[in-house]
Amino acid sequence: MSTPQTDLAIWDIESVDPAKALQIRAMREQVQADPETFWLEQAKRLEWERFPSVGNRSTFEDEVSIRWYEDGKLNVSVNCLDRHLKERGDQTALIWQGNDPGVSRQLTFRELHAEVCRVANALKSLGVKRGDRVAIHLPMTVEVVACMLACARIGAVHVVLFGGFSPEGIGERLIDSGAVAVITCDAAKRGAKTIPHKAVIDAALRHTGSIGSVKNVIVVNVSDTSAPMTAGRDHDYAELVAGQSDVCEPEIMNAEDVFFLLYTSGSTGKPKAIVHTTGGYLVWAAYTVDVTFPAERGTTHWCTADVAWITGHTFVVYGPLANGSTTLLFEGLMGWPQAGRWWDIIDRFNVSSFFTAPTAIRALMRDGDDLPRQYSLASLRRLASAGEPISPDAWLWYYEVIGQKKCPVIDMWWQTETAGPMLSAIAGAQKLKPGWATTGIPGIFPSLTNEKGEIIENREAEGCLCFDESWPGQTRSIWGDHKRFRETYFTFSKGRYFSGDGARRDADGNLMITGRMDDVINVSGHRIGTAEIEDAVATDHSVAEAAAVGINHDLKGQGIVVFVVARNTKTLPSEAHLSKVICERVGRYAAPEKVYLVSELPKTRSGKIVRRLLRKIASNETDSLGDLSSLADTSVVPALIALVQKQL
Ligand code: 6R9
Repeated sequence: MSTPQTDLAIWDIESVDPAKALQIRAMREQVQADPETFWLEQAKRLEWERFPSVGNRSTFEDEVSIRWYEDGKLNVSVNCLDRHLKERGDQTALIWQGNDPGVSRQLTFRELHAEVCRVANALKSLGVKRGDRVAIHLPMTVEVVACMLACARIGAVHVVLFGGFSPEGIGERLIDSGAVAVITCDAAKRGAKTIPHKAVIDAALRHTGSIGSVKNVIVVNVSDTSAPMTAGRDHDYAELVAGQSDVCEPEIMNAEDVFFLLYTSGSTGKPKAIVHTTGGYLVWAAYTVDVTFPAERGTTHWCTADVAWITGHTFVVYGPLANGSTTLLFEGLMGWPQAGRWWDIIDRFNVSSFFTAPTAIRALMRDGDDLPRQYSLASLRRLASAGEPISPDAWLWYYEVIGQKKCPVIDMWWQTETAGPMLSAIAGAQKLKPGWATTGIPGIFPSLTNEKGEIIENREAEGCLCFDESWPGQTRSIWGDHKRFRETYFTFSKGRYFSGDGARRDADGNLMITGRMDDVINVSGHRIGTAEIEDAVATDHSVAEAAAVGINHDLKGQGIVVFVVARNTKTLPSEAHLSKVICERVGRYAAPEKVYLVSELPKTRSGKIVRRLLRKIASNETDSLGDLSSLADTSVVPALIALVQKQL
């Protein structure tokens, strides 16, 4: 567990507006006294076909069952599009800025509605039905948003797949989710490069072989490259969609029908699909965006997260659109064709709410302060950060140089499992504290426990971050594995949801996240399980066993270091080869910083690899190795230290 630097943490920003503070206090008091009424009131943010008569019916006990608004009926696309048509049908819903600076598109709510209906009809024409899973593997384009909403329109379950996954990783997810269709593109544009997408899907489908359930592949032409098409299976998006009607009756869903699956990493090698359902998720998306990060009418909301991430689902697509805001989607890279690209986009589209990740802030800081100062940035009203701990110095830079000391910086803590921010300061209602995610938003009750899962009553404390009550956007399960769901989140501290993160609490009850407590590494905001890396390396015939750990990294937050024991000491695999194996099996984003070939790994007497020790050795923190008495053989330690120091 790494602890962010805290020298500046006592510094706070006085920006409290008494009226706003009072309003938020009233919300906190109401939800404390009568949560059922509070959450039913939040449900009024949406248009329901049948308004729910019940709010929370969840229990963290026994088999664990999370249920919200269960007799409610609604359709997500109606809430994001149709209900805005009357009042703001001609307002821009989506601004799309292409990779090429000269290319952009804007769609009004009416235009987006029509496109979504056409895509929904196209999916239907291929036989896609309510409840079917549809994998979406697209870059940041108008089509990705249209396809997500089209699935929502017909009640299909979307599974948005990250562009960086390897073909094998995608194949595995297609099998696990039972996807019947894949929507992809010829190739994605990333700065000066094009990244083949269709070829990756073709390879993934070869990998799934006969156990795969994909019957149709829809290919969007993004880069004007020619992708090979398989007759009878592959369809050109433009051809398929063009002839469709722009009227499509929405499928009316039950609140607890599955809305989408999103894969994330955990402590075991097998990626897990986090299940989110319809009513609770959308109430939560609408509520959290509005309470933490509202966008004034006529201004633009920009969250730079990829749509394949939970932040992209909630803060790029569903939250802003459910609130009737304009959301911006950027296809390209922050530094291409030149540094300052993001600042140019903010000025060009009058972005008022800007949200990015600490890894991006650290990279932008390296460009220096003069660059952003060449832009006006006057439209900005609030800034946010999520995905990993933000250090106080990065927070201050974001506040001073980008926000020009006028915009609050909101550090939000959330997870794929929570679907929206759980810990976040509410601008205007409370003081901000650089490096601290502060408190639970109204309706959220965080607690800290010790390593045994027992509650810590003391205010000032450090422990394991748990939540005592359910919230509407809480994940309902892991797809096909409810037992793993219960064991991962609900057995650590009885009657609580355990997040997997550690946190520190100050005397005022503010929380600072100290990092993951399990075997998950956060590389530039991507969650990667050490077991995923280890399983990938172990498939290579030259490897006997391997252990992966996360070390601090200036730019990425954390980097991956792998210790490998070769099967045969006479023919050692090269570091480059092992790195390639990881990229091929997991994805490019999991490329390790360093692979060490070692003769033995440190293990306990019961044979468990002591990763804590490897992490210290890889970080060159050898003067704080801690208690070594549990090791089966302590002589491996000096050998490992010598090897690492030689290569540092
Ligand atoms: C939204 C998202 C979740 C993990 C989470 C934690 C880390 C997210 C954070 C943060 C410190 C913040 N994390 N927000 N750590 N401060 N504001 O990132 O979802 O990809 O599931 O990752 O990210 O460790 O457990 P996800």
